[in-house]
Amino acid sequence: MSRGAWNREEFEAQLRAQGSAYHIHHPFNVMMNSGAATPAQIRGWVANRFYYQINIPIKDAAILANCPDRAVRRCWVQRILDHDGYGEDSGGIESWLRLAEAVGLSRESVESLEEVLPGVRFAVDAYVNFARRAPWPEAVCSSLTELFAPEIHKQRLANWPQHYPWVDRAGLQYFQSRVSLARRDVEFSLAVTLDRFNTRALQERALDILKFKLDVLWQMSDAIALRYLAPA
Ligand code: AHQ
Repeated sequence: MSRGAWNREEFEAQLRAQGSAYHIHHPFNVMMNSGAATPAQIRGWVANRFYYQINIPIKDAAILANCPDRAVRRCWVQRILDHDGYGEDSGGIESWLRLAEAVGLSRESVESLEEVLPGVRFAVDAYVNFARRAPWPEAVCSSLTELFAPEIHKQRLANWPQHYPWVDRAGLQYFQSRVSLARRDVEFSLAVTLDRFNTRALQERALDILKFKLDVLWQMSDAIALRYLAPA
């Protein structure tokens, strides 16, 4: 006997309950936000996360390419501009390169991707390839890890100046920008997900998609921890 669909409130609560698997709880992130990270560990994290950052607009362009709904595309296209920049706004990827310089990396070394670990590359590529192949509402749903993102950005803004005073605070601008942009992103993605995943089977599918993306983020931290936490 098929179980009835959750109502919107219950479905949203089920999505938010997945937050317990968000990478804010990963040991590497907990260590970094406790102030125990060495400069080499901070630099390793920034250099590896750059691969995720440059792939976000590629992922979002794949969603646009799969989406015939002009009203959805009008909203979603903003995400590409947020990262690539538009007009006077140099964009989030440029901000991440400024974060890289603030932690003592060169733009060239980060843009070369020479530090990107296989486990990070495979996790990010799995996310981009999912977005290329999945129906566009499923790819929209996978962005809902950002339900939990404002807290992780606020955590860095609170902890880094205190624990890592050697990092030029101008480099934290990216985290500041994402607190509000993540909230705006989530408002749209959550509405699409609550509207379109409207049977119990579809709602369970949405939870599986979110778990997949939580695993993408968790795997990136696993690879980074193995490389940068292991004794030298
Ligand atoms: O800076 C981040 C960002 O721009 C995005 C876009 C969104 C997506 O489309 O999947 N997810 C995401 C995330 C960003 N920062 C991560 C972090 O820990 O700094 C968190 C990540 C997310 O929660 O998915």
